[in-house]
Amino acid sequence: MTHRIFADFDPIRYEGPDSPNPLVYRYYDADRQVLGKSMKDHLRLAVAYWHSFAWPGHDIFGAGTFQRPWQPGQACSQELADLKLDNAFDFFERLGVPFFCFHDVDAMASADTPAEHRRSLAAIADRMQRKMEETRVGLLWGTANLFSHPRYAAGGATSPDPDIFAWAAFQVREMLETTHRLGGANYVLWGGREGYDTILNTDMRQELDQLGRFLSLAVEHKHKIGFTGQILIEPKPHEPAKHQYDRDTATVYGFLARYGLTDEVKVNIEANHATLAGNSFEHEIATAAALGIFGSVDINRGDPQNGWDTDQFPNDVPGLTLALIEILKAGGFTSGGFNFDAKVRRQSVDAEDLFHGHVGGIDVLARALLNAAAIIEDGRLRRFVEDRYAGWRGDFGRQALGRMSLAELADHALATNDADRRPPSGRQEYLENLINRFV
Ligand code: XUL
Ligand code: CO
Repeated sequence: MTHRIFADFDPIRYEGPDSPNPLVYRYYDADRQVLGKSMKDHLRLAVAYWHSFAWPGHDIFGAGTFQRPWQPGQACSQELADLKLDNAFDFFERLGVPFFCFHDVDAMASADTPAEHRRSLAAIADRMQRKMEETRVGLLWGTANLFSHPRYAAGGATSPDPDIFAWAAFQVREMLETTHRLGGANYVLWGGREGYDTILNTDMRQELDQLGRFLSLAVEHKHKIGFTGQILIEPKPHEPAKHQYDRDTATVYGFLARYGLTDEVKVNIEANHATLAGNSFEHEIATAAALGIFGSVDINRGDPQNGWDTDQFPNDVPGLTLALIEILKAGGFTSGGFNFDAKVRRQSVDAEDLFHGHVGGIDVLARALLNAAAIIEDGRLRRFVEDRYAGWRGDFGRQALGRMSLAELADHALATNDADRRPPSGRQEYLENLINRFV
């Protein structure tokens, strides 16, 4: 088996919608201008190291199916970690994406002790930094894995054991500093085990205070080391825990408000996590934008039948068009981007399959972006919504939201005596038809 499994693939080029070739972009044309910005700068695409290079293709019933020369899923030597890294950068370059994302343990050689962990992470960061300089591929975000090791079975920040809280602090310090060193644009905290399996053994007040303290400490350290990237929390309602404290964007906002962190922390919204929480993906984006905490996106999809986090590549252009409308309305990404937190299926065992997954996902995002931009340029949707709220911009509307008391509002209702007052049509079907003309 060759050691560089992506080396024989040609770089993926834009060939337009009519190309017969499977491994080309039909819609993603990196430098094409859309609403005054290149597609590349709109989408800020990233590959997730873990699903593409560290996951061996196992599931809870079966072993890994992927035969990769760097042997994912097994104890990893420095030599194999280096080989994995070289392959990962071969892949990023051929795909032509500007970013990647990784957890500490995805990339480094295995380590047992904290001192070894430090050495392994520093060793891979050295090589990563050189590769990043050579290839001009940047780091969208770094994160520490506080959920795989058995020590985190009861959580990291929310562990009942303060020594495990300290272990979590150690991994976050190392990875925050590594992300800073690599010029990362963001740092993510996803709390897969920051929650509970049963309320019977859980002191929720205690655990929330621990999580609040932990996050404040991460923010404090970020400032201490001069890291100017954005700290992001990634909401998810459950899986692996029965309940996770960061269940969705609105819940995270409440948590940030309680611990005084709304100016410091934003959210990394994952499409499949949104649907697991019973929300639509566009709802999560709109909520984050309305609350001023929209940061970044983990793009993937679930399966409507089975209800868990299948992390499939996105393929729903009309659905994603709605999400892209919300992102464009919010002003687009600043530090964030679209990270493919998505994996090929367990039977998709070839190197080629990783290209098919990403190329398809990128083209779906590009089409959704083009559709959303056309809807925004058309202006009818925006004007409809503006007109719907026009009353609030009039004299009475401004006063109602401003200086009027409840009693004054009540007197206004008495005086106008308008028993037949009704809202105008919401025109939902018209609006749905309007959107369908663009997708
Ligand atoms: C898990 C998940 C993670 C985070 C990073 O569901 O989405 O991969 O994105 O820890
Ligand atoms: Co994710």
